[in-house]
Amino acid sequence: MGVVNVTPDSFSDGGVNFDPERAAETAGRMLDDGAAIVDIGGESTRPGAGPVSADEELRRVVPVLERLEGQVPVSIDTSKAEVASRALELGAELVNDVTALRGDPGLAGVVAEHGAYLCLMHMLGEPRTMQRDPRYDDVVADVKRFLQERLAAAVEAGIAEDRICLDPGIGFGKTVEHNFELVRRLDELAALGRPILVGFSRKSSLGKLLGDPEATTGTTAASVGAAVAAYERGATILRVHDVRDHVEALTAAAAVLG
Ligand code: HH2
Repeated sequence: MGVVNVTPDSFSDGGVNFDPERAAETAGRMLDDGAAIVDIGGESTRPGAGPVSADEELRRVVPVLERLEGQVPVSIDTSKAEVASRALELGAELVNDVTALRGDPGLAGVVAEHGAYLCLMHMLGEPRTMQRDPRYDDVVADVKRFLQERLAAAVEAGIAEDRICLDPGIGFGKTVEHNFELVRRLDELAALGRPILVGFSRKSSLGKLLGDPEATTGTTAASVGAAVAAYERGATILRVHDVRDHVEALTAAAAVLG
């Protein structure tokens, strides 16, 4: 899954794809580079980010979706029913909701009505405050319990279970050690029986691991290392910014693992 943030302020690629023409070009290039789907987002969820209105989010993503004309498989990274609804009308196939259906009571109905795919992600707190001293009894058990509960809620709301994938939410209310433990024990989350998505790409834990305590991003090489380890432990969707590097590394890893 390639990432295209149509935002001025994303931690990883803020501003780069804010222009709709540029964003559509990036999405097309990611497809050529081997992405199976491109995740388009109009709201940054980086630590400290504040919310964006539905109107502003629509203003950012609709021109991109219109340019892609349903020719690129698209995931819409949103928590808002209104944005998801418009994106699905314009050909998006998957709704990537970092609030796991807790942000907008109308979103589950929109996903169910369109028969869309859905990603449910774990987050502790909200982006504005989530990195202030996050604590768990057992991070993997807590995240697993949460994802199981949100999966049941989504199915209860009429979304087919076989359309849902789950995501531990790397960097969303987690310390460096929490993030690595979640990937180390990813098999415990895969035991829930749904595909697992991991988004470690460029996240600050990678930069911190490599010795910079103030890092806000991580390198491509470190991202690829984390993605290959996640794949080996059962991740089936890797959300990444540097598509070609990841596709090449994962192709080699898959050949080794058989
Ligand atoms: N991470 C980000 C945004 N959306 N969605 C899922 N399912 N999983 C993730 O790990 C995830 C996500 C944050 O990364 P990015 O989009 O690069 O930055 P920003 O939120 O600043 O736009």
